[in-house]
Amino acid sequence: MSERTLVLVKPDGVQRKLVGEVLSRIERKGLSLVAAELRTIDDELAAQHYAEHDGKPFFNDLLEFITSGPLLAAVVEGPRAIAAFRQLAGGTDPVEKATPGTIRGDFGLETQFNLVHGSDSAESAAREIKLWFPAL
Ligand code: RTP
Ligand code: MG
Repeated sequence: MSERTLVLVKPDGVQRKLVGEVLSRIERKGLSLVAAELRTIDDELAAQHYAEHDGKPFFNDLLEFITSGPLLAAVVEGPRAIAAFRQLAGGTDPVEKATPGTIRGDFGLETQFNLVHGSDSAESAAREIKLWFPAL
């Protein structure tokens, strides 16, 4: 059964010209793009997207970073798409958690600048897709 997930290439990934690399890995895995758009988001959308982290010590830095420039927002579809993209992304800390061969493991150094986001559950995916792509 097919499912959908929300993927972001965060502002660091766009600035480092890794959009093509990330989309290529998504497609080579066998997942499909349903929608994709370059956007610079405001604090309101950023805070809604990362609402689960409100109040944590890194929250303000996270909002500042995610609103700092254009990002690529995409909806990606395929069998087990949510877990499959998390596998492609690798763990949150690009050095301690992500392994080589993953996007974060291959291209990241710092947790704050970890290049991509992927929804972490079916509930998150439904919420995030509605938030970013209400017309879908
Ligand atoms: P994301 O939501 O962006 O896909 O990342 P994730 O699930 O792997 O990690 P999560 O725990 O949801 O954290 C969201 C983002 O916040 C930043 N962060 N910084 N300084 C820190 O300790 C810290 N912890 C998290 C990262 O950018 C992380 O991706
Ligand atoms: Mg997360």
